[in-house]
Amino acid sequence: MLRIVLGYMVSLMAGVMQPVFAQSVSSGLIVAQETGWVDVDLVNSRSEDPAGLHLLAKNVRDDAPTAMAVGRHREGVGAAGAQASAPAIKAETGFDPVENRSEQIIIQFDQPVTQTDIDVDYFHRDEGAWGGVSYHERGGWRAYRGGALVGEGLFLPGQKGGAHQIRIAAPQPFDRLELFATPYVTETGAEIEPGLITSDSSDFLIKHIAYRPVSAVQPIAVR
Ligand SMILES: [Ca+2]
Repeated sequence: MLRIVLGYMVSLMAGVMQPVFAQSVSSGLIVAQETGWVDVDLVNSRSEDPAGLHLLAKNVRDDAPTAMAVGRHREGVGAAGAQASAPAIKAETGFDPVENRSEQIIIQFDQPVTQTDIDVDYFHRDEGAWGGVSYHERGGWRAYRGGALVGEGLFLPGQKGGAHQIRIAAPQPFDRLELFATPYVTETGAEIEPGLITSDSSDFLIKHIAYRPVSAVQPIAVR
């Protein structure tokens, strides 16, 4: 699937091959020792914290992220709060068009990672329309290592349908990834004027996370 990565990220993407996963599955975790990729299924995982990572979320009115604020749905996870008045699934991580800020879903990795491929759903082009203008959903990310920002970017659905894979690679390894939603944007990337559409906005569920630890040369225990 097409991945949208902006700015300086593009050069880092060139030539990167799709990970190939081993077939053993336990607690929603698949380890591919040959490639060093770890694949975490957040929909069917039997554990709230799948091996190797921990989820936190921050709803619009929360002061700080907590594990309690993580919302779970049969199609994925996100921030539990309702961020818009109408049809959004609460467990989506969404931009609140009334409060004019976003929920966050935060992935904390047990060890620094070089790259992640994140499968999202319910993330659409042309979801909103106003005055003859069509608007796309858009998300964003910030990557940290030891609390220091090491990369950030934005992502868009690249084609029709709600399911997309977002590839994230920061210039340096990271151990914390914050994902959020932004206001709707036009095809040219212009954000919608605040208050124009308040019944819905950008939001998405996360279904799977594949990541590549820095120490990928070391075997990773499957539990
Ligand atoms: Ca939500």
